[in-house]
Amino acid sequence: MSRKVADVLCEMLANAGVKRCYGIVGDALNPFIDALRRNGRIDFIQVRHEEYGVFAAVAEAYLTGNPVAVCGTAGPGVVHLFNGLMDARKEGAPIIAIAGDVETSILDTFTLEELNPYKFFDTASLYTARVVNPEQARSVFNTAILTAVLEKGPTVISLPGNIAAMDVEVESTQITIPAAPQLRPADADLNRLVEMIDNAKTVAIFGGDGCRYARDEVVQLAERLKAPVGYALRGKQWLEHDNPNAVGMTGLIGYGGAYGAINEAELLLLLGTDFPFSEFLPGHKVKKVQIDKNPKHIGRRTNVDLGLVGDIKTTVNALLERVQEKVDRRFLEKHIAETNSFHGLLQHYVDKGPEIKPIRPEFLAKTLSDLAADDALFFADTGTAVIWLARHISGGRDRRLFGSFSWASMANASPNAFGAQLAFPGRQTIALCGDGGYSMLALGDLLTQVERRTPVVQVILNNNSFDFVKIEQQEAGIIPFGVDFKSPNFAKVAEAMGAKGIRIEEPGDVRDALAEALAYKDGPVVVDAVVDPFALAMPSHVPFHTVKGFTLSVAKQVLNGRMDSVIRTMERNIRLV
Ligand SMILES: Cc1ncc(C[n+]2csc(CCOP(=O)(O)OP(=O)(O)O)c2C)c(N)n1
Repeated sequence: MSRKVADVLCEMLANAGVKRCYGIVGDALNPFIDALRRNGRIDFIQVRHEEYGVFAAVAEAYLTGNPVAVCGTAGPGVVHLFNGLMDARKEGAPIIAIAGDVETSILDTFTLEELNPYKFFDTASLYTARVVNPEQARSVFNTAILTAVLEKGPTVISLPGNIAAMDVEVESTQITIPAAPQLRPADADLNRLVEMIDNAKTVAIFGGDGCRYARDEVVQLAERLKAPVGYALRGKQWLEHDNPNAVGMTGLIGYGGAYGAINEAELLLLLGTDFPFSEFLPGHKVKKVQIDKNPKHIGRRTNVDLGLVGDIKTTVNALLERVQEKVDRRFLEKHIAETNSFHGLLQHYVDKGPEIKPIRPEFLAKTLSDLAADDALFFADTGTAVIWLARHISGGRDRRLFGSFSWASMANASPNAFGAQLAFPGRQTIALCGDGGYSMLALGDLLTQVERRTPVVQVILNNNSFDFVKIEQQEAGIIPFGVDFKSPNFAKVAEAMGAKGIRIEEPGDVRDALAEALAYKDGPVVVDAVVDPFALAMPSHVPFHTVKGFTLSVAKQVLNGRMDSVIRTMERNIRLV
């Protein structure tokens, strides 16, 4: 049957389970947009910035597991997709990008809006194709969709407008997507691992996002081995809640007994994690085994004594059939005690929160966590929001915690929450945003949320600075510079744009204001929380160079006449230690 190339694309996307396409129109994309309208099975989510659309798509794709489409028109519109596609690559989200392209008659002439898609998308995309004749179309679309879904990342279809509008003969637009296969290590490797586990006096587990479908199995293994369980940020939501062996996170935003547990164990099991901060992983004194379904992760961040390729659920199930139960609980209990004592420290600003002005972000985040529904979906901007999310937002079987955790782009939380709200209408979707991040990307698309009346709750940590970088600069021993700015009253801005705005300046108002925001169902809410810009977030383990750097920075600030800010930082944080 003959139809237009763009119609074939829309049908194949819809048949693969794509429900939404986020983007902005343009000349080169018009035949595709027209086909999308005629097709009717895919919602076009018109945004004000293509990057916002991609971050929304990433959250939808990650949370649902379904592929999601995004689009941008030739040249500049396509360039705006890029940061979001990098995020999709790093977070493992199946995204198919339809990139408008110039007409085939003028390709490679350096014409207006022309961009070489192969070169441009090379770093982000798992598969990039330029459709230069209609006969390629079905095959290219098939590969782009399957690669995105099965390899979990972004693919790009660069589509010149004239090709999209051409007729093509295609027998069928059906597309078959196999379920993920089960992957298990070879028996010989599994036997070696069982022997290592049985011979070790103490075992610790450290898990990441690879534990997504294996939570119960990992918790069971930990109980069997009396192993403390630490996690990377991407593993927290799977491994922390309802887990008596949970000992928190390691890394610069770490907390609890995780650092001690993984460094003092005789054997460390790294499960489904590509945790990037090697300096927080143990050296050769601890035997390390890494299990991951992605072979590229094995041994990448630290040397391992044994590397196994397998998915965590299947592999841990196989282990559960073979490993002996351990009885000595002393190692576990020591690190649980450490974790409890750190939680006690963290609790300080939560308990004192109602009396401390400016508002402590710890208190704000914990109150938000307490008030939110059991199935709330939380998102955090890269910045201090991630620290407060990691430390004070509790997970749960039906809660999700997501952000640009592996790519670490700013300004992801609001679009993430918007995409999640479209995918799970009516569920609480809560974005913890930086004021820098919110003004960088989110503000324009608040209008998109207003138009769609999506009840997204955006809580902005209004601290008039790129606070996270300020902390980094101090840790590096330099004087904070280029990090301060003036934020507006975001509540008033939001009201002017048609959203509900709530400003919180008084700590005593935090609870009621957040409850009001969570209860509002008639559209987006922006909570502008004026928080303490001097709140510091010290990890549970502080590497020596950080202590040295921080001391150096403070000394330099004093010498440069910045005594006022030093005193305020000390004053506001000294109570923590
Ligand atoms: C797109 C982008 N630009 C710059 C950075 C570097 N960066 C990381 S966190 C951060 C500060 C974020 O500031 P804000 O959103 O105000 O949050 P805060 O840390 O103050 O809570 C910056 C500049 C980044 N990660 N991504």
